Amino acid sequence: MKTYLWFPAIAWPMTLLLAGYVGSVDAQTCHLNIEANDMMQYNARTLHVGPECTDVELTFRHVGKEDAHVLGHDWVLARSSDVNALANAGISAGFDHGYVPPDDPRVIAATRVIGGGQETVIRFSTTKLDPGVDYSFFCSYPGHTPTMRGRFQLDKPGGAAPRQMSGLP
Ligand SMILES: [Cu+2]
Repeated sequence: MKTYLWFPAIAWPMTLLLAGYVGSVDAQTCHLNIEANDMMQYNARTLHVGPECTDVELTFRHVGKEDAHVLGHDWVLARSSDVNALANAGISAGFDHGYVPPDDPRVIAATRVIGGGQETVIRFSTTKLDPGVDYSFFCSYPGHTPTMRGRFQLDKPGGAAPRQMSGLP
């Protein structure tokens, strides 16, 4: 049967092709680090995510000494145009909800509220973020948002080399 002769010749290149395809769309997790202190400051004004990043693992540290109930911080990601409304909704949600409205679709990612000396890690996907939209991160702790906010920048392919973090104050 001729079938047995051509089948391996087709099947093997197809396998290679598929393996190459799977490899090229493989998820890539990029790591971001950001800190907050007792002075109500983050240590970055802009966080950059390269075009190769499908997922982000963000480590957030509170390097101060104050308790979470006194001067806690969190890290929330949203469209810049949603930040003010989300900050207000977060105050209504209260400490027990980490000052983030539960199940709110405007929240793209959020850490819990942490106090001095604590650290938390979250993971989220960037594949649904639109490169044409302005995104910001902010602290939703009451009164912190006006000073604790920054840009979350999706770098375009072929643009500046992806950086973990920049814009130190
Ligand atoms: Cu804060």
